[in-house]
Amino acid sequence: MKTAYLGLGSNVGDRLEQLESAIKILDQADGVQVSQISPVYETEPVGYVEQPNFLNLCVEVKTTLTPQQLLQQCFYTEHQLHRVRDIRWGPRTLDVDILLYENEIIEEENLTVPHPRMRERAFVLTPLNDIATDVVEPHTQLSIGELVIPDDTVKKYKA
Ligand code: A4P
Ligand code: MG
Repeated sequence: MKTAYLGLGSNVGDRLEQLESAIKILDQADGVQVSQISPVYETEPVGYVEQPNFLNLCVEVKTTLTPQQLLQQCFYTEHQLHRVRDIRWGPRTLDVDILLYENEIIEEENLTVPHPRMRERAFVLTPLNDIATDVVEPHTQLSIGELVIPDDTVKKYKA
């Protein structure tokens, strides 16, 4: 069993319901077990800012899937929630990203782990810190607790 951390975000439709459904779909997948769920945060959009606020959370999974298989499961989960891809960084019913997979560094054409933008994103680090404060980010060798930066655009929404 490998341990991985996923970041989930939603800013269209019933955001909380979609996040909860996504966690169920992930947990029901063969070879994936959701082992920890962070609180939910309401966060201001980063990147493309003319869009509604997000709800974001992170989960820990125990998995027998390879990173590429886990990515396919993330895509399948997004698809089940009727995600339509249009604007990069734009509004979405559901986004599921692989943040960390064990302490591996993966640079493949369709998959970069650790997630390339996680270190500068409070909407990722804040929920991740709630479930993985001592986990080490392999590029910096710093723990999530050391990387997290307080940010008032990220507010606790649901424990
Ligand atoms: N990909 C590469 N590495 C990974 C990985 N570690 N996990 C590839 C998942 N996917 C990975 O993703 C584009 C491609 O990234 C995929 O085909 C996959 O092969 P996408 O989900 O189709 O597109 P996207 O999400 O629009 O782009 P991207 O680059 O994933 O955007 P980000 O960086 O995830 O940003 N603001 C707040 N407050 N909360 C948010 O959740 N999210 C975004 C999306 C922007 N602003 C946000 C939030
Ligand atoms: Mg994505």
